[in-house]
Amino acid sequence: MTSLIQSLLDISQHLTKTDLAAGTLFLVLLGLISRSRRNRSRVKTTKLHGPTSSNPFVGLVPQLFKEEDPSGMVEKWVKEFGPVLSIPVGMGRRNVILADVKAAEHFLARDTGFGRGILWAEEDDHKRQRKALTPAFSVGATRNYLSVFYDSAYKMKSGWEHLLDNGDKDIEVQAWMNHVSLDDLGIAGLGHDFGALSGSRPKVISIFESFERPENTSWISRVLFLLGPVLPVLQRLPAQHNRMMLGIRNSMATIADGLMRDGKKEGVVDKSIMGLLVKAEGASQGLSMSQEEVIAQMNTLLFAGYETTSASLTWALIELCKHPEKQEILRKELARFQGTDPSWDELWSGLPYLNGVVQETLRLHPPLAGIVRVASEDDIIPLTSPIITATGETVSHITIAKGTTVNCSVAYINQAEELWGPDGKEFKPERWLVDENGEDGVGEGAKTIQGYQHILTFSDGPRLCIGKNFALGNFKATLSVLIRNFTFELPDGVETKVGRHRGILPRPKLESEDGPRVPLVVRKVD
Ligand code: HEM
Ligand SMILES: *[C@@H]1O[C@H](CO)[C@@H](O)[C@H](O)[C@H]1NC(C)=O
Ligand SMILES: *[C@@H]1O[C@H](CO)[C@@H](O)[C@H](O)[C@H]1NC(C)=O
Ligand SMILES: CC(=O)N[C@H]1CO[C@H](CO)[C@@H](O)[C@@H]1O
Repeated sequence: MTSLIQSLLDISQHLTKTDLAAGTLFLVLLGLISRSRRNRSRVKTTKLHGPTSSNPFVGLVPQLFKEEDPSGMVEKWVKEFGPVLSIPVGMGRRNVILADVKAAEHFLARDTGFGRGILWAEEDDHKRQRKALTPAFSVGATRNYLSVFYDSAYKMKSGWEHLLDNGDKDIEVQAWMNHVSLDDLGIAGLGHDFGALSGSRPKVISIFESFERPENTSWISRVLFLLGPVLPVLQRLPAQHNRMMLGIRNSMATIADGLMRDGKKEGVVDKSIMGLLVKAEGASQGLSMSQEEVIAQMNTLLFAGYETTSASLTWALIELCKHPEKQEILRKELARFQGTDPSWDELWSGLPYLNGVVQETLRLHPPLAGIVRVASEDDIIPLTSPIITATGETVSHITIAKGTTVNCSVAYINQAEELWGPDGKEFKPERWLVDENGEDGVGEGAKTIQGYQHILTFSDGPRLCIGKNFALGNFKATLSVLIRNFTFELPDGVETKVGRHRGILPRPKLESEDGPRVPLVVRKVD
């Protein structure tokens, strides 16, 4: 699971133009280390067409991380070089980009064949941990958290009513979504109320916020942080980023102590994910988890669930502002719930338009635009249709040598016109509605994407997001309360420019703002 954290905290995202030097140093060291560790394969990765770069040290890495529109960037490359291509990443190395569905599905389905993160060979460990977590994430367990999700949504609703009654017109929704997301993960996931919605400022939030403003931290701190997973001793230096990570770890340790103490008590029932996990492990003959393991799992949940949920909720509100008529359709669909809230089953199958809104948001704005892994074995990857390699051969499979970094283009595949049709880039909740003949508007092409409901946002295969039911339940419950009670508009109407802010994950922001801020005009529905 460390690899997930690794990919979320993807180091290079913290590189800005001003510290290209730091980036170069990082890549040189990483290249040296991975080269020395790599058991060189005898097969060669197929030579693929792709863009070039004039920078021999970092290749296209800086562009990759500055890109505001990851899907558009890949689309440009696909048009020029075909759906599987390679890009230079410095020091003579090239990463493979898979924008072909068949290739991507094959790649995501490989379990033990692929490890992620440069030095993380952890397949066995992954299987064991995944097995331990699965019961706590089952639909049966997750539906019990619905009341937690509604409680938080109501707290937010009262908070907003208070602000509006006091004359505020704009509400910066992204910070609120952070609070909702943290409190829900805290209570339902960790058995701990951070109280972010009740006005306390949990340390974890301020730490995440500092990560989100990398420009406020020194490059030395950033580089030490980046190199931490490679040279753990660096994590002990008292640099800013290390202190922040340590801060999160310490907060988790305090929570873990309480959890483990309560877990041992008879009659105390902690139904949070971690509570169930600690109980289950305790019950199976002495196999109980060490405090270190509990902390590690908590960190994973926090890093995997917090930013992803918050960014998605924020994007949903933005899309509904860009399409006021669709916001109104959703409000109408929800209107039958007055003084009562949709049950879990109603959220799942009784509210098709809400489902469409959620699907379209996740399809067009995947928090992870690409899923990146390092091949831990040689592999042969099948393609939808033959391509011409850089050496002029026509092939229907490509070879990937062990040690090659592969980036599976989620953002591109989720909206590619060849799969989704000419309206693939448009926000159309209607495409998910099923008519009386049982037909929906998702074309045959898109249906070749397996994933969750034909999108790759939650990945696919053995590492498919284990928290997806949790995330979807939370997403739908929160939206159902907000849309029933408030209307939303962008400050300059539907034409307001929305950009991206690079933090731990890319976040939406209004172009007029300088941080990851999304102030919307909010009014009470009466
Ligand atoms: C919209 C929200 C979310 C999205 C888009 C999302 C997406 C993803 C993706 C793409 C992966 C695979 C990462 C990779 O293979 O590199 C993943 C894994 C994971 N997610 Fe989520 N996630 C979301 C919410 C959550 C939540 C709320 C939780 C926990 C409560 C969670 C827990 C996990 C865990 C534990 C893994 C690792 C699974 C494994 O490696 O077997 N996620 N998620
Ligand atoms: C390298 O790989 C080969 C075959 O995959 C294996 O037999 C050998 O033990 C490996 N060497 C190291 C140092 O991992
Ligand atoms: C993977 O590709 C996406 C675009 O599809 C890009 O945003 C991301 O930065 C890439 N990640 C790496 C590590 O190359
Ligand atoms: C005016 C209105 O629609 N109010 C709704 C606000 O949301 C709650 C649920 O959170 C509904 O019960 C209300 O009817």
